[in-house]
Amino acid sequence: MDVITIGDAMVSLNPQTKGPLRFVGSFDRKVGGAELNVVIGCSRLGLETKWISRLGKDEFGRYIYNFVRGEGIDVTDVEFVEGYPTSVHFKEILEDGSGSTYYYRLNSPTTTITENSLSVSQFEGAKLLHITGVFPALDKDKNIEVIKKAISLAKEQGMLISCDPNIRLKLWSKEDARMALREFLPFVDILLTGLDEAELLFGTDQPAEMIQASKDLGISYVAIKQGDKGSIGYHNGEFIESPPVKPKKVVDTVGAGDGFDAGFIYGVLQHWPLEKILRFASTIGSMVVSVSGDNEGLPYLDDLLVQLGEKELIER
Ligand code: KDG
Repeated sequence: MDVITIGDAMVSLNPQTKGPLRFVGSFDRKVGGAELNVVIGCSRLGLETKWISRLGKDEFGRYIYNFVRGEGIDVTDVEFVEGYPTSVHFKEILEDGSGSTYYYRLNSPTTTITENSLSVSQFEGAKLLHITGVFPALDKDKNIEVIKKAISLAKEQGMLISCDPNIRLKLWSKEDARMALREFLPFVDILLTGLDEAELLFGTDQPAEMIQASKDLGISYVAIKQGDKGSIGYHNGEFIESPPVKPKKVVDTVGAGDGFDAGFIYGVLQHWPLEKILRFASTIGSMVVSVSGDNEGLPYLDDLLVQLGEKELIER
């Protein structure tokens, strides 16, 4: 097993037309969930992945379960629970590809996960645990403890911990997010963050100071994602400003950061140099925004190599 994550997934209702949601009459049914998107990305690149979660015992739960299984992700630790409807979110997409999310996940099936749901056998032999700020935000006090337990089991196994703060202010306050994530950071090896999120965590808007603060906490790899402005990376004394990778078109920006995370994790596990990791991760992000949906645009390794000019495209 390479990568394990814990999180909530949702049926994602993607609008068929752009503009304010109140004028949208039809939607495509897809799947979303920040942690899940990352393992879908890793799995398509060829890594062995596991998703620990709970789904409602309902049609949407069955749909997500089959979708995740179809992506080749280990679902041994996904349980169906009665009385908790599978989470849903509606997306609103504006003309420029940006937009908002409307969640229906207050009573998420993952709120039934407790510290006791986790055991050492789930982590044995794995290389990396990926955590985000989304799952903790769904049931703050309890889920922070769940993540702390996951971190301690992962550390016992010598696993790396990657963390994307993924701060969703519709789910918790800035202060709660900061307090919870600051508890996790001393155990994190790979921090994959947006600039605003790093500002909230470290109290500075200067990337060099954010990186120094991360180093002080013992974080080995840092990536600051800046979307169409590129990314900044740090590892082992090396500080790199990586240029943006221009997408073919911008259709739907949701999930680009998760795609970047999947690429970065893949590159670290291959022991690649930082510059190559950043370019690889940014190329995935650019491919995700060209496709509607939170994870449809995540490439298979071969597609990515074609995009990077490292493999020839043979169409017929
Ligand atoms: O990062 C993409 C996710 O935001 C999306 O798939 C849905 O998990 C989600 C969330 O909470 O916004």
